[in-house]
Amino acid sequence: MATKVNRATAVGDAPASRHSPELLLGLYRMMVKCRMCDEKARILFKQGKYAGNFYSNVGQEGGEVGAAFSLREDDWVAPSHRDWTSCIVKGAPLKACFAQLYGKTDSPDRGKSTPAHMGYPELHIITPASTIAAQLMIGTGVAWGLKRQAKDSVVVSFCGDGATSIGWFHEALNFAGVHRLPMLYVVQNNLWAESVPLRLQTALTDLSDRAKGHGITGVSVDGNDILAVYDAATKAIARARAGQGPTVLECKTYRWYGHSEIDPAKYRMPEEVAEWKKKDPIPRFEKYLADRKLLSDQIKKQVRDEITREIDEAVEFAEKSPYPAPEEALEHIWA
Ligand SMILES: Cc1ncc(C[n+]2csc(CCOP(=O)(O)OP(=O)(O)O)c2C)c(N)n1
Ligand SMILES: [Mg+2]
Repeated sequence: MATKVNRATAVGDAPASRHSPELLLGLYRMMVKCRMCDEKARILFKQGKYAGNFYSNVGQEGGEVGAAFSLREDDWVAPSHRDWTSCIVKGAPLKACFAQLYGKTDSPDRGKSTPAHMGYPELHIITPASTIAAQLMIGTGVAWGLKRQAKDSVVVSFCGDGATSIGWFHEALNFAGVHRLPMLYVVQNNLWAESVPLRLQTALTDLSDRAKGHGITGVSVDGNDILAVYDAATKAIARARAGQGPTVLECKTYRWYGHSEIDPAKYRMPEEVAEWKKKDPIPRFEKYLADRKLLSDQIKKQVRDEITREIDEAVEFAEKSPYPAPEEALEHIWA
């Protein structure tokens, strides 16, 4: 049942785009925004501005943005530890996102969770659990609830390659397959689970083949080709919405930095990192847009300037926001 979409060719090959200029520029702007916010979050952590840790998504923006960009307000996102930027794609204001990093009262959870574990119930963003693959179980439960309520909303969950070797991944897929749930499982295959390389996690080449064992659709795409991800995700989301069941979408990609900001990642060969940096999804998409006369140096600068201003305001806001009072620790919790 697993189908492979192999878009090995560069996105710049096609003469005209099937997508509207508004959509293309929207995807571009969001990718740049996610990259810039992530890089800022790394700098702030290194400067000791917030405690805890941060798990950079730089390099993986094609999957991050492509998979969640077409979601509606009433759809849900279930991010993992590495998907702080998926909250931005789902519409979280940057002020809330940076307040989350800082653990301040203006974060959606009033400073209760760790920096990169951001949820936002009003925006249908499920707080990631620290336990790997747990968000897939929670997301699948939400999808079951949506189906029982006869709603046509969908859930997009994110996880890494390592998560696909954990039992919960398979339990979630099995349940979603049985009940034909409106789920899209996005697997960001960045070739490493902390210091464990993919070849020591599984003998599979395509992680979308994991779907086969659960009777659901599996698709593998070049995760650094944002349009390949966008096309595969919108198709899977439309199927899920129409009651045709879940999909596993593997995005083949790479994380540029360590597992977290305290990991120098000495287990990776510098050549491997350099090779993947050449496949940066952003310049690749810039070329696609420039070839179609949709992007100039001036627009690029304008986009970056606007985002820089928005980030600066958000960081200032987060810094000024107060820390929660110690007495608040037992408020807004179940038990
Ligand atoms: C059950 C469990 N085991 C181990 C950990 C520690 N841990 C956190 S992230 C991670 C690696 C996950 O790798 P992957 O799923 O590939 O995601 P990536 O970090 O590459 O995005 C590990 C081992 C954990 N949080 N939960
Ligand atoms: Mg990984």
